[in-house]
Amino acid sequence: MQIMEKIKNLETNLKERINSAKTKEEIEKIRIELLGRKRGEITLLLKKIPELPLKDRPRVGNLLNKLKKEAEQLLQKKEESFKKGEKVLKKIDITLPGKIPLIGKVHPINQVLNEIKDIFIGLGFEVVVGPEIETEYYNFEALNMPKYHPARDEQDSFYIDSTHLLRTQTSPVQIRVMEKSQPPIRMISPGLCYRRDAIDASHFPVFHQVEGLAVDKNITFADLKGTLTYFVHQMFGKNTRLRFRPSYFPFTEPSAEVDISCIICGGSGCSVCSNKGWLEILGSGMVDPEVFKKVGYDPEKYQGFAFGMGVERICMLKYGIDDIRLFFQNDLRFLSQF
Ligand code: 2NM
Repeated sequence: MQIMEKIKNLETNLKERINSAKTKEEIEKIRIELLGRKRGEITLLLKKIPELPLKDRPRVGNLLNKLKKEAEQLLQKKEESFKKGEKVLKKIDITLPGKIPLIGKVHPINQVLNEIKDIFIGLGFEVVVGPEIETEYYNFEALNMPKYHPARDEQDSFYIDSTHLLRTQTSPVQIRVMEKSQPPIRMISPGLCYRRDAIDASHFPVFHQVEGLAVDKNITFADLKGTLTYFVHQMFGKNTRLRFRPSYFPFTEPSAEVDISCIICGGSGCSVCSNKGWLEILGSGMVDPEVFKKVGYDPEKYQGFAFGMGVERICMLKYGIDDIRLFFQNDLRFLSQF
C-alpha cells in the first residue's frame, strides 16, 4: 500500500524537518508544505482516504490525523521558541557601555607585609607562622619574662583562661622553631598580635608584626646592623640613614632600637618626625643567653640576633598615614588608594 509508505516517511522525518527551520519564514514554508489547504502533503493524503478500501479507511484516517496534530504542535513550539529569542534580543542593547566590575585589591598592610617578606626571603630567611593563642610559657617565660615581670601585667594582654592568652608578639613562633631544630637558623615570623591597648591614632588592640631571628656560630652585632641596614635601604630607599639607639628588651642583650632619617623631611625636622629628624621603626638585639638556655642551645657555642617590627607602623611611615584606625575601618575611599 503506497499510502502507508508515505505516512511512515512523514512520521520519521517530521521532527527533523520542522526543527531545521532557522527563521519564521522557513517555519511558514514548512507549514504550507505539510498542511497547506490545496497541496499540503498531509492534506493530500487525507483527501485520498475516500479512494481506499472501506476496511482500511478508519486505520489510515487515524494515523493521518495523529500526524497532522503532531505537525501542528511541533510547528507551534518552534514558532514560540523564535518569539522568545526575539524578546531576548530586543532587551539587550549592545550599544550601551559595559559595566565595570568591582575588583578587590590587596590590603595596604598585606602589600607592605609581602614586601618585608620578599626582602628577607632574598637574604635566605625562611617564613614561619605559628598559633595566635599561646601559653604563658611560650609568650613570656621562654622569652626571659618570668612571673611578676612588668611586661606580663594581665591588664596588658588578652587572657583566654588562666594559662592561655592571645600572643602579644610573634617571638613564641621562634622559640618553637629553636626547640625542635638546631642552628643555623634564619627565619622571620609574620602575623597578628594582640595587646590590650586603648585605641588612639597610633594604637590598636590587634596589629601585625614581623620578627626575625638568625642563630649560628660567630653571629655578631655587625650581622644585625648589616641585615637591618639592607632591609631599610630596600624598604625606604638607599639614601635613608639608620641610627642604632641603645635600649632594653628582656630577650636581647645588648638591645637597640633602630631609627631611620625622616622619610618626609630627610632629617631637617617636620611634623611627621616631631622636628626630631628621626623615626623609630623597630627593636632589635643579640639574643639573650637566658633565651638560648630555655631552648637547650649552648650560649657559649651559638650567638644570634633578633628584631621585631610593627607592620602598621612601617606602612604608616611609608605612605604618610597618620591614623592606624584607617587600616581597620575598611573604608574603600581609603583602601582604593593603594
Ligand atoms: C623585638 C625586639 C628584639 C625577638 C627576640 C626573639 C627571640 F625569640 F629570639 F628571643 N624573637 N624576637 C625580638 C628582639 C623582638 O621586637 C621588638
